[in-house]
Amino acid sequence: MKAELQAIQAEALEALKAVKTPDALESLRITYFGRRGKLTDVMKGMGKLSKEERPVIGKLANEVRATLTEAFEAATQTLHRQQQEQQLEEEAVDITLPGRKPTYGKAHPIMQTLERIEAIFGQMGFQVVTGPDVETEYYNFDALNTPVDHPARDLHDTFYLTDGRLLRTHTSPVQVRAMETQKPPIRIIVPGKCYRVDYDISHTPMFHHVEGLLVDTRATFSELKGVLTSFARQMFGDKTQMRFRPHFFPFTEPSAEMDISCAVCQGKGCRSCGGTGWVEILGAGAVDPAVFEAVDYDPDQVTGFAFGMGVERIANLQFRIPDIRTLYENDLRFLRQF
Ligand code: 2NL
Repeated sequence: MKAELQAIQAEALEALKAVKTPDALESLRITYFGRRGKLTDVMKGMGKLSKEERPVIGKLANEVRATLTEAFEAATQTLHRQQQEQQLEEEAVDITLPGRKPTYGKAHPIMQTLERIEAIFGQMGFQVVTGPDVETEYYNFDALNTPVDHPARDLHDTFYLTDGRLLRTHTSPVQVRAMETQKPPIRIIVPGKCYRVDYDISHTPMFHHVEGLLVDTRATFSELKGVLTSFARQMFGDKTQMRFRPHFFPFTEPSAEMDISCAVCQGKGCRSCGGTGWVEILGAGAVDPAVFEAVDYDPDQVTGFAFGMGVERIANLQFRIPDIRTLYENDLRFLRQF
């Protein structure tokens, strides 16, 4: 029995050296210490020993058990440490690698242009006012002196809702609402989305307008020219030349369109300005007395001027976008260029 115990110890210590995984260690533990394990079997057989043998073998058995318990304990710890080291190695982070750059969002080119326009007029004392995209025919056309048979009212040009309301075709209805709720002096600009049935390289069914309105007791056409000249110089540069051409709008009288010298050819004439050296940037005029009457202002007591410009057009002159439809296709390769 003594030899048996010594063999078990030697065999177990040898087997422990080969153990590489926690599972293998556990099954080895069962082989020796389990209910039917080799060491347990020997312990169970102690009862059959003689009185003389029992203390000697008992002492040896206890020693073997203590040695093996300690050896298993040590093996458990070694395995645990190895596992931890392996995990640390696998999960190691190379802190010397360059980081990933976060991608920043930024304002859409239309909004960049709009913000500049607002800043320039803001400095001249114009306050930003906004209003609803869905409007009534009254605010979009009637109050603005637009005849019932005017082509702009046509189904082919204006989006009508089923209840007779419509998507505003300009932001003028917001100015009408402002005049209804405020008394002169008024000095506002109205940016916002507008809608017209139109789709080609220079038109999208949704687009942006900025309109301006100034009403006072003595607002003159020369004041209008001064405001717009100052705007164009700040927007397109000090050297920009301007000219006003007579025009017609139902809501202003007299009316004009303003051209600026072509920034591409400095007015010499090129493809971009159709060889004329000039590009149209906005429409303007003195508020028609009929519009004042619609909002209960006395045309003999107040005068005013108004102007309107397409933001896509201004952005186009700034950024030279060949096809403005690309502004609304949400292609990041296009948008990231601005
Ligand atoms: C253009 C021309 C214009 C106005 C808009 C306006 C508004 C009121 C009264 C009178 Cl409430 N006028 N707005 C006036 C002249 C021109 O826009 O070509 N826009 C792109």
